[in-house]
Amino acid sequence: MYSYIQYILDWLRSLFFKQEMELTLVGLQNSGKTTLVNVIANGQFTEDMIPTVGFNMRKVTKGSVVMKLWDLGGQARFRSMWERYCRGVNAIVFVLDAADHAKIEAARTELHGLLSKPQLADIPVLVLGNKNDLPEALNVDQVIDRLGLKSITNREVSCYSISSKNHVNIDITLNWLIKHAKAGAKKTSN
Ligand SMILES: Nc1nc2c(ncn2[C@@H]2O[C@H](COP(=O)(O)OP(=O)(O)OP(=O)(O)O)[C@@H](O)[C@H]2O)c(=O)[nH]1
Ligand SMILES: [Mg+2]
Repeated sequence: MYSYIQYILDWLRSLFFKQEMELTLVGLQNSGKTTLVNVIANGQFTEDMIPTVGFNMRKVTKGSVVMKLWDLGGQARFRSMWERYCRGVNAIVFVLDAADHAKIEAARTELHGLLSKPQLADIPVLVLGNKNDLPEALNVDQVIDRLGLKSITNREVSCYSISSKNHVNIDITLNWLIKHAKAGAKKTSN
């Protein structure tokens, strides 16, 4: 009974208040950032994606949470702007192509370089080992090991193995994101 009343109250609250959160997606080119944004926004997986030039911004509403997603280009020429677009966000999402073994070292260097910026201190990070539908993809423990995530001790770091293609672990990814909206979100009326 209590939970039912709570549910109604939450629903009523969601009619009047939206929690806004900002997230930035970074990661090397071809890791699947834009694909993931599409899957979160409309559940659609698209095979033929165009590399992101600069950045895209998408607003996606999930329940009472409005997510402003900054989807950055992963090619080397765009990486210098990652830091600027990560400042002040609720969370940074680092997407890795877990099946592209040749690029893991470069991904590790970029991730640690970004997180060493003083302006980004304390911002929680979610690392996603994407493309786990491919047989050669690293599992979650291998991603944690190869990206040296255990050495990051000055902030919250989580890591999931996902497949945007097969919609694997997209639900726990969304739950993680929404939880972090609640942590530091500003409340705005509709
Ligand atoms: N097999 C598989 N392919 C995926 C998955 N997610 C994305 N892809 C493919 O990976 C390629 C690159 O995806 P994008 O979303 O464009 O990658 P991106 O990280 O946005 O790339 P940039 O914009 O250049 O930084 C596309 O061909 C996608 O279809 C997945 O979960 N599994
Ligand atoms: Mg892209």
